Amino acid sequence: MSETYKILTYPESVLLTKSDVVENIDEDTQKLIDGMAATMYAAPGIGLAANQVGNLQRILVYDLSPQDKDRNLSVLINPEIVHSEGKIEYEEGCLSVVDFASEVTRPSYVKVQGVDRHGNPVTIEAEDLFAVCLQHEIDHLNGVLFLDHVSTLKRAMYKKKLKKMLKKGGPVTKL
Ligand code: GNR
Ligand code: NI
Repeated sequence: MSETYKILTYPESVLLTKSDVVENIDEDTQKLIDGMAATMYAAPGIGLAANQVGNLQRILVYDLSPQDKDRNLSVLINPEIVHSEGKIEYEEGCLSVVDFASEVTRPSYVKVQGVDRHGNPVTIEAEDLFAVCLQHEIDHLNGVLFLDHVSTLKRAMYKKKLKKMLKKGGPVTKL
């Protein structure tokens, strides 16, 4: 298996930055994807966007059963939501947002287009947790965190808690 990357955490600026369209898929892209997959499985998580490991390209990986023996990695490059409908409330967490989880309301169905790691066009229709996961990862590619979908109050409380944690031990960054 590939080496894992360090997962960057909020408020790291790369997580708040919109990623760039991938223009060509080469050997380095394949290495990045393999490393992202290894990182996601090791976490474990059900999805990971490239900027979570410090790379600003529009690439995401996901696997809704990351712990299974029969895991099945999926890769999406330059994904775009072309249709969405319905409504779902789901308790979200994020590998890049430590010690916080909250209900987020999103469309319960999305149709997503992009290309796979070979550059072949793919269209995906996703519902429920699958739809939540894809929207969460595509948000990352746009520099958006699930924190941006929770109430102002909850976000403020989290920032306060995080400031305390950073003061105690972690690297001090501006919030
Ligand atoms: O592993 C993850 N689980 C999860 C649960 C609910 C909603 C979204 C997610 S994605 C998250 C991994 C992650 O942070 N991907 O960016
Ligand atoms: Ni996330």
